[in-house]
Amino acid sequence: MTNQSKPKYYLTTPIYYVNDRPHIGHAYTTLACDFLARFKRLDGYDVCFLTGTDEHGQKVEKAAHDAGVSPQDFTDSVSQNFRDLTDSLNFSNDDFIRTTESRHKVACQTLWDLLRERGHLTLGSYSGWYATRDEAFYSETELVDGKAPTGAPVEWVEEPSYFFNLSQWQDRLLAFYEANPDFVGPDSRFNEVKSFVAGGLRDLSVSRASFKWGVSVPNDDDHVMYVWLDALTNYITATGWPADGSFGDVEKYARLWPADLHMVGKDILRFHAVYWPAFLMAADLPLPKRVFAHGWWTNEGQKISKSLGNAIDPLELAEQYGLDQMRYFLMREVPFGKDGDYSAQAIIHRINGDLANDLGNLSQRVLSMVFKNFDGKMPAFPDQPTTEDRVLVAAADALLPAVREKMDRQAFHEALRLIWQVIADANRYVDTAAPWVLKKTDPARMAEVLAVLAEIIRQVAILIQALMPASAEKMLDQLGVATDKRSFAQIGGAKRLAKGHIIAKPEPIFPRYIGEGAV
Ligand code: ME8
Repeated sequence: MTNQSKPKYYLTTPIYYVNDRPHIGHAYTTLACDFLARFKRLDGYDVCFLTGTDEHGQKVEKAAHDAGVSPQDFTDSVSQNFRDLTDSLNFSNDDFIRTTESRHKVACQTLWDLLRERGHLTLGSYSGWYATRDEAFYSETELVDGKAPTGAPVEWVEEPSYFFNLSQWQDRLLAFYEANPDFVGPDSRFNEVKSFVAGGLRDLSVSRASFKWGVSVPNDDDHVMYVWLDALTNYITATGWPADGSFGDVEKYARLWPADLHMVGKDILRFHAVYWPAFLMAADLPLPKRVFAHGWWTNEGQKISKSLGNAIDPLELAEQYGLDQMRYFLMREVPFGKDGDYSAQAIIHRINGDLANDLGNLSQRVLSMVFKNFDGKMPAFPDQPTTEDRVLVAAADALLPAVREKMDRQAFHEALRLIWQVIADANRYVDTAAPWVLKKTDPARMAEVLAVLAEIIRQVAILIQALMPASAEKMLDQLGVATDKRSFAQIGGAKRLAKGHIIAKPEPIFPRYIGEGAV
């Protein structure tokens, strides 16, 4: 199938502020998108997966100032750290956008012009509270003990500002939510968004006049755009919008927009589920199909913060525990959408249990027996499968649609739970069938048992490519599965390994973790 004839899937991560080094939280969001992007590619979609960096605004300007370098030099170097992370963590993003790029400035200014031409922007003056850490405006009534509700310090700001008429969009937003019940996930977060909008919206200040590090407002050099209007626009910039602009790409924009999914942390849902749709509606542009807000990680029970100095470096984790092991842990440990706690004990538990014992041993035991007893050639799948054979194989054959349904709802932990249920079934089957005993008592049956098990391993390995690409590749190499036989189209009954199919010498793929902290 050519890319043009495949269905498209466009998904995005937030673009990260370049005020700090990337930490586990950033890696988490991008990993979740990577898991989904790889899954969709294997499932026959033409995927565009976007990530990048948010480089304007007061927060970044201040970080550059504190570092004693110009904002441009500062953003160049920190943005590079985020770009490097995508390689180190094996993220398969198709594009990496920086808001300081020309293509993005053109898109921001075009969006601004559309809003202005349609009468949605007015020049006025802002006086109120601003939290640079959140890059957000707060009213007096929202403050808690003199701070933003997020705990960020606030300062009083009084300056000329353009306002977007957000208050006019309340009814249209509510009607849109009503008509699109899957627009925000999880449901509990959607309810929060709806009550926020139902409570009434105030016009939004969308320009700043007291500093310069931003996209200039067209025809008014005294103002730069509010960093959130600038940042949200990245999602449409990357599609080649505006199609008639200097960086435009008519075909790409038409194919990619609207986005299928904006993945965000719960901290920035309001910007994506309220402000962004309102800007797009006001500009007469199509709205994204879905926004999913995941929860936050704490570190051994504590909030991760710069002041506590307890940020977890994803590269160190990958180094210590293995990249695929870390990727598995982050997606499996915490129900996606809920908050979660990182602890060394928890990751070791997952590595030694789910990966080393359950999957690693299964694959190693089965493939070694095939390799040793059948000269590295697959025995035939049973002509007349037993009930146990049938039940196990049917469970594996039924996995893809069930897993797909979970992935489409971003229930990543559930998708993995389903796969590991089949792995557990396979382990019970191997213990009961005891092929090492059959070797002496009934070698023909041993051959059948191993063929059934190899089929389960093949299907599991194909499915887990999306999360643990390097390890799954090794498993499939050992099984001798050709590289063009690894997509989801290969899952199910018609594609089983034929008798005589040659496998490679098996090597352990998921070693037990025996380093520091192991019990
Ligand atoms: O908000 N646990 O950028 P940001 C889980 N530039 N996820 C976490 C996390 C944690 N402890 N800490 C951060 C911005 N994240 C804006 C976005 S989008 C148009 C502009 C993740 O660098 C989570 O995805 O502060 C959160 O939403 C994002 O990092 C915030 O990154």
